[in-house]
Amino acid sequence: MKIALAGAPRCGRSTLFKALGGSPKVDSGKPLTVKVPDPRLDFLAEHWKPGNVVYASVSFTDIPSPAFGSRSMAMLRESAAVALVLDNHATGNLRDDLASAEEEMMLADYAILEKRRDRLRKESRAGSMEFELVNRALEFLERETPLRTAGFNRQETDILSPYSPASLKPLMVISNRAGDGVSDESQVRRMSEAAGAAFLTIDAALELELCELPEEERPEFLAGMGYDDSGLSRIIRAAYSLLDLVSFLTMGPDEVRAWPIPRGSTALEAAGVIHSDLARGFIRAQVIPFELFRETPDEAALRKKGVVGLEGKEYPVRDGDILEIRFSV
Ligand SMILES: Nc1nc2c(ncn2[C@@H]2O[C@H](COP(=O)(O)OP(=O)(O)OP(=O)(O)O)[C@@H](O)[C@H]2O)c(=O)[nH]1
Ligand SMILES: [Mg+2]
Repeated sequence: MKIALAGAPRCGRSTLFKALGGSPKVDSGKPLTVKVPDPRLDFLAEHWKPGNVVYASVSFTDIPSPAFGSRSMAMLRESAAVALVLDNHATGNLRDDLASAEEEMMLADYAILEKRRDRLRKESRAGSMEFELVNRALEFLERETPLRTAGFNRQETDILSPYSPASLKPLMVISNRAGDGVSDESQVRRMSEAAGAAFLTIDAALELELCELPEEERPEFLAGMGYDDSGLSRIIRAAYSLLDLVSFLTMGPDEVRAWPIPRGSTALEAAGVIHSDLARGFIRAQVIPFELFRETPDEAALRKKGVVGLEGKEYPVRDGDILEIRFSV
């Protein structure tokens, strides 16, 4: 699942993309996969000292200028979510840039859905549920309402998704600033939140420079600049949750690993992500919430306390559950 980095010309997409890739040499013409920082996994790796530590990952694509031209819109459509970069290092036209990006996405969506409506009419399916839904979506777009805020349910979203409307995709707005930025961000933050989007700030050029420093010197350098956490890990973690993914964990002396699954997945689905055999022969899932393991990193002691769950197929997996699948094939 890819996240498209979009935005006005010269907003700093490629700089951010390279910072995410950890080097100025990263080729912004290709998708980039980055690991999702996870302190829980760091803890488990420290505890088990396994041969293998596998983080969850997300992929980004750098949408070239013009970001909302037809070729770029096609790239945007292949992505599961959109990260819109706003220029707050040179121009600072935050509200206009956000408004025109939303407008471009809605115009493109209108053209696609209008075509779909005509097609359904031609096929004499004007009374169908899909026709009604496409019509409703077009009405939202006429009122300049992005589809992500239209309140479509799961089923409706599934019907619209094949047409991949950009304004239906989860959106994250990133103000790319130098220092304190050119413009105040409070208004565009409110606009973003009202449009159902996450809002973050970053100094992409600074982050790219940071990549050149040895890792152990970065926290001190950041603190000196008045930042407490790496902006990149904030963005990566936000991107991960934008995709509505959560992580369950597995652990042992050979490997500790974070596994991405859609929020709301069951134990059986989680087992299938590890291996189809585990789903086929599923008996029970042993569940230890990470926080319990952090307090008492001893499975036998936790079992004695009676806090280790043995759950069935339908158990809803939560973020940070440490799972061990019992199975037989
Ligand atoms: N000071 C500062 N300069 C930045 C920042 N981000 C980008 N720039 C500068 O802005 C210019 C454009 O950055 P790019 O990353 O190429 O922007 P882009 O959105 O990929 O641009 P196009 O693909 O050409 O549309 C470059 O000169 C960058 O060095 C930032 O956070 N701070
Ligand atoms: Mg670029």
